[in-house]
Amino acid sequence: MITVYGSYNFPPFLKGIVRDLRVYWALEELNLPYDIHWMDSSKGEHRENPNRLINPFGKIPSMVDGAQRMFETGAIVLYLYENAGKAPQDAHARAEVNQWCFAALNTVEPVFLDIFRWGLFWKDKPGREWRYPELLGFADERLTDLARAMGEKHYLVGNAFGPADILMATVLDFAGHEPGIFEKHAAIRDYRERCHARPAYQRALAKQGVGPQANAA
Ligand SMILES: N[C@@H](CCC(=O)N[C@@H](CS)C(=O)NCC(=O)O)C(=O)O
Repeated sequence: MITVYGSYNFPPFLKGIVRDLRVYWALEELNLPYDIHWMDSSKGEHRENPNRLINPFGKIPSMVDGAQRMFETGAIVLYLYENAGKAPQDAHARAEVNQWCFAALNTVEPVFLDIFRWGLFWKDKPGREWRYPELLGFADERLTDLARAMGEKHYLVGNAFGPADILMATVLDFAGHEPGIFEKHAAIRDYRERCHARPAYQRALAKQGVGPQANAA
């Protein structure tokens, strides 16, 4: 049985944001059974053992699948798809999936994560008056380029939903409090909505943050 180390007892605005959602979403898409080892965010349980023994950075989430103990959501989501036999056999097609996973995490996430931080956490931090507009400009560039790369496609790779979409959609969600930036890019707005409408996303979101009471139910 797969166990996800996920968090609960976090502020409500973090629902849909904490990255354990990516792992639940992949598992729901793949119809794989899993348990959740709940960590109380307010007590910082993720920074302690047993999570720290799996995740050297003491972050959320981690995952255990038998002898496989993993951290980093990009690696976990890719592992789940590969282990379920859902990764392309062809090396070129696999490289395209990996490329879009890295694009989500390395090229898009830094900008969108900072929009989240400066937009919601760092309202009084010096420099916000120039840094936040600058970040919104960078996001606009990323969305313009992403829309151009996607063209008429519904999903990132091969026009079929996959791990890169889980990563990209959740990265874009870091700027969910700024709907205006998506309104300027209708194709990306529609892409996010298409991803959010998936039943597996809805099931994952419903599980996120519920806490130990979910196991008792
Ligand atoms: N790159 C890592 C980032 C993990 C991460 O920073 N998780 C956040 C939650 S979304 C966390 O653990 N925050 C709590 C903390 O840093 O104490 C991944 O994708 O797994």
